[in-house]
Amino acid sequence: MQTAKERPSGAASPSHSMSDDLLALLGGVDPQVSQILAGERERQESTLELIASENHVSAAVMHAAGSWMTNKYAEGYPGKRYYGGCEFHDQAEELARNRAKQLFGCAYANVQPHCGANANIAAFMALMNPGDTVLSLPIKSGGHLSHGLKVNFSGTFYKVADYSLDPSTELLDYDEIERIARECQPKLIICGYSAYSRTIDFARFRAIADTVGALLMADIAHIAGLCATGVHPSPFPFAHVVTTTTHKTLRGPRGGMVMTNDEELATKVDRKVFPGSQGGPLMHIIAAKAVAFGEALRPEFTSYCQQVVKNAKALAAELQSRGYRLCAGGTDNHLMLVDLRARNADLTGADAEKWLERSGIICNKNGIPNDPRPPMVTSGLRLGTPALTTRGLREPQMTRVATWLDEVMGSKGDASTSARVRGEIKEFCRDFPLPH
Ligand code: DSN
Repeated sequence: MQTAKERPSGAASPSHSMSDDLLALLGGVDPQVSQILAGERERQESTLELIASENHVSAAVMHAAGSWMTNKYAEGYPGKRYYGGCEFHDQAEELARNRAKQLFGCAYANVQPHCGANANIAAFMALMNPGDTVLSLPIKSGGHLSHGLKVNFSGTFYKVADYSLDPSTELLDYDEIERIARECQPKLIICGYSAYSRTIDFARFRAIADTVGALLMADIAHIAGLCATGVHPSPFPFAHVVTTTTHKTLRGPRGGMVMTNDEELATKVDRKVFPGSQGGPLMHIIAAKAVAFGEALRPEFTSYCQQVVKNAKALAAELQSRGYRLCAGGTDNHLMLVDLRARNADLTGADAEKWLERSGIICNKNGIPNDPRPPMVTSGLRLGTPALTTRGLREPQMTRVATWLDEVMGSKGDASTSARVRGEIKEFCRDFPLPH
């Protein structure tokens, strides 16, 4: 087992922490909210978080996000603000931008988007006019709603053409993507996904984009930490624009970011973030982004990302050995998509998610490619290792996690199995404290 010293920065378990101070302060001012926050802390502490898009931030990131910077309006950009009093806000944003550029090896970064979807709104506005065609992987095949779903801004204001995965391998089929691109002549091609477990060939995507005169956008929200540390190939220099969230494998505060190497596109992106689609930036979050990027520049973060993938591979192997089928045959990154039907034809993602939650394992149902079941039911589960790796779990513990997953799903919802596993997980979690 890891010692506290080996855990990620801030992951030790001191007897008293700033979080305790916060709860004590709130307890005197607003006991209701204090109780809610204490409940959420306890929930996170005593359960195993396997949602691939979630993580546990360090105490430094959490407290920077709850700092004095929340009090300020700072529309504009460093050195060009619409409000006075922005001296330290300029410094925080400059620091966040510079660290982002260093981390991803690019020339320009806009750290103001409030979330990944906002980053994508700004990128779409910078790269296309309404009515232009975007070519992307639809959400039902592992893409994201902001890449062209009909009910989203992307599918409302732009023409959307789809590519899909090879039905037999469930892998990206680059020849087919090129064929579709030639046919639909998109202005923009998007790569980067929410539920794709294999490596993305950014160079090949750029070659396809060049063939048809399209721009290439990589949304690396899920794999940002892996790209920043070389654990997954970088989208630079291939993508014209890269968007991301900052809170998944990158382990920062909830937020978004847009990056590019192209000065002209950078100017457009800045204009489309503010004033194009947002007002005042969340300066407390930008300060926390700077902290997170600083953490991600340290060698420990590279080891962390390497371990995220090792853990995913260990979890995948154990699940496969227990009869589960993994879409695309396994994983190269932090997540896997489990086709539950191979283990039990009647098992649905919705049931599995519910049974696992009451057993202390948090994950999400997820459609598998060509899923015959509707999105609120699904035949799949998406599992990811970023949060568990932050807590210090390694390969041997992944085998244990797989055993619990299988026991609960194999029990067909048996309440006594869930209660037993819940107790075991509570006990287990004591050895792997959250960052404090
Ligand atoms: N909701 C995120 C995810 O879980 O992948 C994407 O925005």
